[in-house]
Amino acid sequence: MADTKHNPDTAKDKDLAANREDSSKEFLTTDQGVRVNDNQNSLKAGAHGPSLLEDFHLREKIMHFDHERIPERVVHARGSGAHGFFQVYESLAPITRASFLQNPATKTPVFVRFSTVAGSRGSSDLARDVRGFATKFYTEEGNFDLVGNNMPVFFIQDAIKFPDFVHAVKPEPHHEMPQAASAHDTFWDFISLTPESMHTIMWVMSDRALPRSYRMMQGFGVHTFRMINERGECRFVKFHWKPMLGVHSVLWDEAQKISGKDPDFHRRDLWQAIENGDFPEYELGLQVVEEADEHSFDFDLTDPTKLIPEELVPVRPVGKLTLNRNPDNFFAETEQIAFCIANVVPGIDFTDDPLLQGRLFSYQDTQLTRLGGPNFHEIPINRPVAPVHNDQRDGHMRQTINVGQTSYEPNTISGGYPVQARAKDGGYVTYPERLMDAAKLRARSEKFFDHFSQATLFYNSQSEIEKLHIAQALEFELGNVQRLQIRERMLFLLTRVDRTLAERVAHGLGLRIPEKVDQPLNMNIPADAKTEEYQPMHNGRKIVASPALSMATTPRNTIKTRQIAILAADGVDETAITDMQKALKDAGAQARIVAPRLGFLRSAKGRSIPVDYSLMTGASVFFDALYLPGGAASVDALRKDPDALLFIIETFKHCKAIAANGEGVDLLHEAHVGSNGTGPDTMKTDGIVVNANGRSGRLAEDFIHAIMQHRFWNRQMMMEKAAMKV
Ligand code: HDE
Repeated sequence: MADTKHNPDTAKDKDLAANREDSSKEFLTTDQGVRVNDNQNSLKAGAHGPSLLEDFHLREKIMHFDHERIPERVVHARGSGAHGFFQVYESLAPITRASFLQNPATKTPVFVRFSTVAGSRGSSDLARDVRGFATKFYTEEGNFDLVGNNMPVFFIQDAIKFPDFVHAVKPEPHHEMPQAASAHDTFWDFISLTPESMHTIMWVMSDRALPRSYRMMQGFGVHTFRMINERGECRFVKFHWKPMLGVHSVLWDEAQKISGKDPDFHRRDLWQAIENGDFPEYELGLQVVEEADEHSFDFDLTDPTKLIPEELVPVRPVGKLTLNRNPDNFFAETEQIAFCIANVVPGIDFTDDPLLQGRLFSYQDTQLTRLGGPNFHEIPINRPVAPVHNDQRDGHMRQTINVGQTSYEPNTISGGYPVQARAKDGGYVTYPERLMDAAKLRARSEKFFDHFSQATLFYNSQSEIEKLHIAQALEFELGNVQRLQIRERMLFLLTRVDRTLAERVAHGLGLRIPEKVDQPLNMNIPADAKTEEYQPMHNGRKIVASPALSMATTPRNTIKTRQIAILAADGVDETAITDMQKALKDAGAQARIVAPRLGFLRSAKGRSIPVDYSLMTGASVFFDALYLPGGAASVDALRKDPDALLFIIETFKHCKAIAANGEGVDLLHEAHVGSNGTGPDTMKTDGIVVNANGRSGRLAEDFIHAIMQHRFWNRQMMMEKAAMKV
């Protein structure tokens, strides 16, 4: 196991070291440092007597406990974090003066926090939801926070709608249900009246909302930002994170089961990967647009419901993020970290995106309530590595002991210090954006009103199975909406994205698509979808679909860190297990033995094999693939065990790779996993590799290749067709 606790490479570790408390060989003390003699009994007047107010240890201990909780984040309450570092591939001096992007030798410490949005702190990781992907770069010029999501667009265009949106998605106020779920009336009521949300709704109904792992999802800065170089030249940029393990998801049925079996699934996965030394890696990519090209798109660069298709402006990989250390203490680090989109460094600046502008206010403001005062920047995890000198003073829980007589500027008493820095001394200079001669008004720019084209582009860019999953997600979500008029309004809006999608969902809901709906607000709904004709444009170049928007195009060339179940019982063929275990380990995967009970299995040759999970503690949904080794007695025991058969059936249903060796092949027959005529009877079902004669041969090689594919979606297509659902 790699030592991830202390990484001398990162300067931030040195900073945190001063605040670490390790009591492993120490006496117990009070908060005042007085050694405690009895931590079992409160001070009483006699053994039966009343407790005495004088007991300072009891009072201190209970007082502290009473105040342990702080308000959870109003959104993104559920999260998991990790330390790491970022390095640029080559100098980005031509586009930005940011010092941490100049030199490939610079290792900038970072802390990343992944999160869900809607649920509270203890909710399941597997909710259908957007995921937060927030990165704090502790640069030498101050902290830069890239507070992004795993989807490149957002539900609303203007910050003034954010409280409405969040109130609608959160549990309903009268009975506080449902937890961490959008499948309820208030959410879809709001969405059905907010057509600008339709592009993001396509993303949230897609499998992107159900990541397999935080290590296998993309991140996006969402808004367009600016980068400014030493010469003062400005360009527009979009930030992208691309995971080195590819972008993968789970099925909704799996997500629901994981939520019950292990609500900490993503948190555990991230933690365990880092403890195992399998450090998650993401490439930072930039889409760069020349300032002169600002208006060359058929959408507005400052509209957060639009993305720039990668086929029009390629994503240039510029550096790599590595997460290599778990926090020592969840509360002190992951909970107390305070991200703020306004934390920028020279060379990075904002645009007029009205959502971004609202966020610039919100993040600092929310910390005042959450962390209890204006000094949250002094909490170790928030402290920059860059030195802090200013005239801000006092406030709750002030840590810094500012010396000297002055806390104002200008002054002569302290020689004028601290003194403001010129640009050449690293002072932050706002980009002198030219503002048009404009009237003050509450309005949006005209291009913002095309709410459907990019929703259609996203839908058209998906593979058949991804389209099916979007339809099924909508069927589930709207099926949980109680009010008919909300369902109908949604069906009507969906026709503007894609008619066949709307029809599919209507069929599942047993409804007809209404010809028209009441539109209480000016919703600006076009007469019909532009399905075929929409082609996003940039300087005259057009595209019809954007393959980069589909997860079907993600690289599938590794099984590193994948979890493989080996289902076995007493009497298993030991060589069949050890050969496969070795091959999987060599390929970087984790093979785990699942058996009817914990402890040890006895192989056919009488050897002991340690068990990792019992059928009670393990579940098929924890794994990416399944191996069924031979051994007559083992297979005989498993075929009589309904939990074992369910394990196999679920693995098949969730389209995962399955390998079987020797008698293990019989278990496939027993579980009827090929009952649609394409299964083990013919052994032609994709993703099922068998070797009935019990010799390993190419089995491991074929199995590894199958696991790389992540899922065999044609299996689901066949099952849906057989059930006449598609
Ligand atoms: Fe946030 N958001 N947000 N948001 N957001 C918060 O800040 C807000 C938006 C995002 O792991 C809050 O410290 C407003 C977009 C992440 O600690 C709060 C608006 C994107 C996180 C807040 C948005 C995000 C937050 C809650 C619309 C993707 C978690 C607690 C104008 C680009 C950060 C906190 C973490 C958290 C406000 C929209 C990402 C209330 C007002 C768009 C990843 O300040």
